[in-house]
Amino acid sequence: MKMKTSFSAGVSVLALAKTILSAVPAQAVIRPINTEFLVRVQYTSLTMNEISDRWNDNNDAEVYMSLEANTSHPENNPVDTLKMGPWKPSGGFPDYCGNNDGADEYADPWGYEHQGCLVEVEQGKTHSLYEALMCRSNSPDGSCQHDWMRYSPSVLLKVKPGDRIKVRLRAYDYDRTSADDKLCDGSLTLGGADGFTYLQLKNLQTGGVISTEYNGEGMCSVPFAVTTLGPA
Ligand SMILES: [Ca+2]
Ligand SMILES: [Ca+2]
Ligand SMILES: [Ca+2]
Ligand SMILES: [Ca+2]
Repeated sequence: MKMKTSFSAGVSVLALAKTILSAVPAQAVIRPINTEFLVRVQYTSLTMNEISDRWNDNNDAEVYMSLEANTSHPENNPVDTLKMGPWKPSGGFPDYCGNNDGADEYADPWGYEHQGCLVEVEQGKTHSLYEALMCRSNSPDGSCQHDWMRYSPSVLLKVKPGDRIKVRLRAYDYDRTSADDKLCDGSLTLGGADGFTYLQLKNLQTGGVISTEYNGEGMCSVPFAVTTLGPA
């Protein structure tokens, strides 16, 4: 008697499951694989735990740098680079950048006020990128798409399922009487071997840290966050 009761209960659960499944609309199970999402890559800070400038102030650097983000379809993202400082300066500096003590000339201290000047980065200090003047461009040596701005150290990407996101940091130290030195060049790729799935992209909330090894000139670390804002 007991066995019979549990058997009939099992049948009715199965029947209920079939009813629920048949009530799911067909479009709910079609995966829109070509949907494109707007994804923000936001950088937070810059730390250089080692700096060897070999000038009178060895442990700070006169920095210019780029933060680049892109996908497997770079043609979708023409404005993908954030620049800080003048990229590979060769034609001199604007007067307003200053010319103070010879070694650190033309470099503003962090939290600087002038666009397009070198930025003085101190060894071991974490500098907020929200305070830095930056501009967006299509490459490190491309022209700025707008005036130099603070408070928005981010770029927007159009990302499709199957895409991966690559984030790259390059930073150089300016020297007045010798060639500039590469402090770091590092990158991080997100999305695994097959790229992000539709479901991962839909609610993406991830990030990482670009960290480089000490290369004799410097070593850098930049954390970043990656967030989907919605359909592109
Ligand atoms: Ca140097
Ligand atoms: Ca220095
Ligand atoms: Ca220097
Ligand atoms: Ca040098």
